[in-house]
Amino acid sequence: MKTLKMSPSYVKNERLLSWVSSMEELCKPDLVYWCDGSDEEYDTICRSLVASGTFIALNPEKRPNSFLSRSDPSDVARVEDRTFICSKDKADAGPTNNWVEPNEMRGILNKIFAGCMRGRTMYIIPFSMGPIGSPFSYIGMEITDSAYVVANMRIMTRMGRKVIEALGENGEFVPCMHSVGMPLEPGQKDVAWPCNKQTKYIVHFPETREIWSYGSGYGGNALLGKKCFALRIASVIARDQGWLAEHMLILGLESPSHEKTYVAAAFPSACGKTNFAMLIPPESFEGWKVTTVGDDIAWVRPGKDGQMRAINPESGFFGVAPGTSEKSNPNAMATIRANTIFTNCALTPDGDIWWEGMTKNPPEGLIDWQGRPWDPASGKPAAHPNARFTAPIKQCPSIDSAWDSHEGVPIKAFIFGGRRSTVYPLVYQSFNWIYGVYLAATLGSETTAAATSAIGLVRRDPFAMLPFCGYNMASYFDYWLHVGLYNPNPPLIFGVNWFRKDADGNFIWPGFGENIRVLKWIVDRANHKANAIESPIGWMPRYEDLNWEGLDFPKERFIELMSVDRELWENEILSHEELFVKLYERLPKELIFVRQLLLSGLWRAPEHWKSDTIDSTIN
Ligand code: TSX
Ligand code: MN
Repeated sequence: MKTLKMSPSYVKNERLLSWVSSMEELCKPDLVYWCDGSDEEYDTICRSLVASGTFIALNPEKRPNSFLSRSDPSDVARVEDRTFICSKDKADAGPTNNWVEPNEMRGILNKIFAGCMRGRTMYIIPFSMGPIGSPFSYIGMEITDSAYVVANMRIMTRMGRKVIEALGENGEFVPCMHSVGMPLEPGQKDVAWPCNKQTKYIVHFPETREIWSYGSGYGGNALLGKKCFALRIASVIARDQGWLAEHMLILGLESPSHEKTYVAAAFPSACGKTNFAMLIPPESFEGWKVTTVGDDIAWVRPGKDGQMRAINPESGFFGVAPGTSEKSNPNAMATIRANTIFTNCALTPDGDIWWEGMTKNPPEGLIDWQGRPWDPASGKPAAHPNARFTAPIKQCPSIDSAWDSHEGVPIKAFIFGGRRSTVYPLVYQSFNWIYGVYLAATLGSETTAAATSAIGLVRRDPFAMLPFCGYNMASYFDYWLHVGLYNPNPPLIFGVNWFRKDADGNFIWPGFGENIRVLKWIVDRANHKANAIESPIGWMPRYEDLNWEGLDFPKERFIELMSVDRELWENEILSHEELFVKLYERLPKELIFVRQLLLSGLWRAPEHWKSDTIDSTIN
């Protein structure tokens, strides 16, 4: 590979050039390399990662042009307690973010970044979030000393020389500074996964729109275009400019007559967000098709026609591997058939990858995610529970034809879903925008074994944005209220819950492809084509309002799935106070009043509200 200390002649942006030279001065790398984003460059980087032991080339027959990477066992996930929003005023970061005074943080960063790239190459990665040149898009520049980051950024973003050219002489970019925090002494041998076990910082300066990340090479800590830029920094830019940067998938539902309706949906982790984004309807839903625009992030703007339009700012999937299978998500399995980077998956003896949930029985002779022979009797998983695949979005069989559109796709509904074994029905539509903001603000999910040892505890994750909002969460609620009330045609807001259980602890709803029945009702509601009745919490389908063709799902089971239990709901709504007290200082009054109205409405409803007790109303 060519290693250039000088910048290529096509770099003409003075701010970029001076930032890069000041970072070179600070970090003292051996070499500086400007990424051009070419295929040859990607191949060269991957080959060098194989040579250094960071990548294992997988069997080209089983998994062409694909690689397995094993992280340091201490560097396997985002580090929320080391993530900081450094606004001038602590109140602007809010009670749900870690905050350090910006000048104090700059002092810390200048100290830890000083000389941090000794013995390494400093890569400059020009990237665009969103199609290059689209009015939705923003340019970032990531400086990193990790070739693994370069390879992943090539898949996850539009990257390279064409971004520099789009930037021009005076274009704006978000500087994203990253180091694994492990300089090499002369002669010191590198490790396969360099990182800093003592010191990690994931830092955002929302006012100056800068990102600094130190000590981790993993996912959201290191691929700075994703969570750091496209959510934390972009949520601040969006608030200032009148749009939304959301932790949402985007999908299209196409009817047999080729009518297409797009929705965006937010789920906390472990709810199968990627599976929903790539849903395949059952055969009984002939002619219906779900198309994928994105699986993680949506940038949403009010369009000229008053319709909200959204893009997926990414160009790849960085998906959780365990649980992904031909059964749960055939489209994802097809997407990762080639040209994919796997991280912390298990390795099969024939040079392929495996993880828990991929097949019913594990293949023999697995090597676990730490590179050791795996003993199925050990009780430990072969793949890390947060193992990942990085794959190009273009390889997804359900990719939407407009995924790359510069104008975005029109959004007709926002869907919010949590993992709740009780209380929440399969689906309901909020009465209006304000109730919808309440629904989203109080979103919660029951903890699964992966997240914590306390299984079944409800964790609030407002808008699924708790770890990703770059400013005060209460101000964010207020801004959402503003967006709906000042736009002529805001999307409808829905709640969904695929995870309700019966008294025996069994899931009531089959989920997966059958979720198309819920999605169709949502889309029909948005297009004024479906009936609903009023419940104490919003509008709900009756049994006959859903299409049951090809699924034997008895009405009694549906009633159970949709019931709104007054006492459970009272407790639920009362429990929302905990979040509201935490956010009290800036909490919009509307949400306090909605809470009161929901509570009083509950007690005016029949004792145990059931969806077959009230006549149909079209509304
Ligand atoms: O992704 C899921 N979805 C959305 C799919 C479009 N999962 C997996 C969640 C873990 C990340 C689900 N799990 C869903 C779901 O709709 N529903 C469930 C719960 C469930 C699990 C198994 C069965 C039924 C429901 N039934 C059998 O296994 C036979
Ligand atoms: Mn996510």
